[in-house]
Amino acid sequence: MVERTFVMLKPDGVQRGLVGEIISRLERKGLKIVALKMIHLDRALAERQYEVHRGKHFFNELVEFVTSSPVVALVVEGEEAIKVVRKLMGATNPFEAEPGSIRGDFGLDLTKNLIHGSDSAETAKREIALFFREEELLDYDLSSEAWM
Ligand code: 3AN
Repeated sequence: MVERTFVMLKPDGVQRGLVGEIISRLERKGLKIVALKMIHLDRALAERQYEVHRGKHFFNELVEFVTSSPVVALVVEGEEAIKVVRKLMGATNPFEAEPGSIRGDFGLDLTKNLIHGSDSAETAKREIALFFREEELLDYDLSSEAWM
């Protein structure tokens, strides 16, 4: 099933110059970028994004981190996009993330783990709406689609 999912390249990915590398991996896999922007999250938006973690011991550290510097937010589309992006990301803990995954190749810290991707269809819907207006999500054909 063709799905859309929300992806965020966290401040460490931007600061380390890995934006191109990470987006390139999503593109090379065959995912279509349907929205893209760079923003500096404020505390309110970060807290809403990570609502499910409110009250956990790492919540404050997480919010401080994602608001510390700009992030790149995007929506990508493709077959099973939610699961596919999670696979490309690798496990939350970079020590467990498989080599070949983004966190497995570039991460060494549980909070600074480079990338966020929605974990379910409901989360994707909620997170996309949090970051993008409906008219910012583009509908278009990629000429490569027929070859995927
Ligand atoms: P994922 O990003 O793989 O979906 P979640 O949703 O469980 O993982 O966690 C959201 C973010 O919270 C993670 N990306 C990570 O930065 C941070 N996080 C999760 N668990 C911990 C933890 N035990 N200690 C510090 N940070 C954590």
